[in-house]
Amino acid sequence: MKLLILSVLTLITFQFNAQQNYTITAYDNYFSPDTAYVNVGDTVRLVSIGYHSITELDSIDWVNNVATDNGGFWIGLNAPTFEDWFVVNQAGKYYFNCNPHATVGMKGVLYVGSSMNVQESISNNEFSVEIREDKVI
Ligand SMILES: [Cu+2]
Repeated sequence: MKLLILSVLTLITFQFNAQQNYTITAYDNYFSPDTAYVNVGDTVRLVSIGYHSITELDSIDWVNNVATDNGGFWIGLNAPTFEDWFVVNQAGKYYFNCNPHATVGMKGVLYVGSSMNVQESISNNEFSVEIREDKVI
């Protein structure tokens, strides 16, 4: 019985650590899903129904529907490489849009990491830590 429980636990642990494929489908003109949650090391694939891309860009350009990129991942149409997949190795929150359809608001957000890692990463980006001198020992 102990062996069975150990085997099941090992299997579950393996499942959680195993790298997965995650597909984002691009339609005219939206992503499904437009909010994706993956783990570090997972492969993100684009299935494009039409002429689309998944292009990482900075949040300010994402908000303003600008057709640009920030040098991060870019797959699909007009990509520097001809891949339709990428792997993100760092936890965080990533903004992306479709480069050809940026102006019509075809965009999404990719969260990478466990929920705790993502939260930590978001906190690091959006809040600064103030060290008060009277608290330094
Ligand atoms: Cu598009």
